[in-house]
Amino acid sequence: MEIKVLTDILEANDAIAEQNRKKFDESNVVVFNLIGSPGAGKTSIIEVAIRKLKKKYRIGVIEGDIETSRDAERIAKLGVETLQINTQGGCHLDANMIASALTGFPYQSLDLLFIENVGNLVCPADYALGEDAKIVVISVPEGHDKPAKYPVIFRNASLMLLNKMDLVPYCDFDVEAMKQDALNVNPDLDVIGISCTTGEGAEEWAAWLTERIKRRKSRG
Ligand SMILES: Nc1nc2c(ncn2[C@@H]2O[C@H](COP(=O)(O)OP(=O)(O)OP(=O)(O)O)[C@@H](O)[C@H]2O)c(=O)[nH]1
Ligand SMILES: [Mg+2]
Repeated sequence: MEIKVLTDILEANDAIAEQNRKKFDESNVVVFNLIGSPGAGKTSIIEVAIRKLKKKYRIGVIEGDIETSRDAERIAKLGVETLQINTQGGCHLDANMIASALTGFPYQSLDLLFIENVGNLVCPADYALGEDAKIVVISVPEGHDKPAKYPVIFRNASLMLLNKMDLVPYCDFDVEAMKQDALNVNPDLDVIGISCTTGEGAEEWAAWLTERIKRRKSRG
């Protein structure tokens, strides 16, 4: 019975996510849903992308947090369109929250929209928001065993950003084992190692996004 209730909730969510997706498609905006543990570096990674791409593309960010507008304030400093959702205890964003947010957010004028999910490696993995792709952000101090232990998000994501690469020398972290575990869960997963503090991987991250934006624009 519990499983049935969850299935109904996810089906209802998927239907709203489809409506969001249609709106994004009509406006030709590419949308990424960033998912990762609290503090993995989701906001920092969005900041890196904005710095790299804001002269070329119109970027917007919807921030999801349980409380506060701190992340939206960080992003707004970079001069891009930003909206903060507070879930008031909810451990993930759902499609309905995004649908409501879109009524007051000028997504139609964007090339690229980031949605930063609530810090959580588990629940957000199951909830479609209408995004083109999920991006899982995982950081070195969390340990290399995460893809094997939390497989759903690695299975559902198109890209894994392995953040805080600058901390590898200080942590017991096996980069190759972690990548292999992630690819075992999802052989199609793209993987980029990145450090928001040193700039490592920033070019590759920007190139991955640029490729997706160009692909969308050529589709028309
Ligand atoms: N050493 C190091 N620290 C980083 C890196 N990226 C982010 N940080 C730090 O990690 C902390 C968390 O970064 P955020 O970008 O706020 O992480 P988040 O995933 O958005 O966090 P929540 O929104 O709270 O879930 C901050 O103190 C960042 O400065 C990195 O590549 N290397
Ligand atoms: Mg954040």
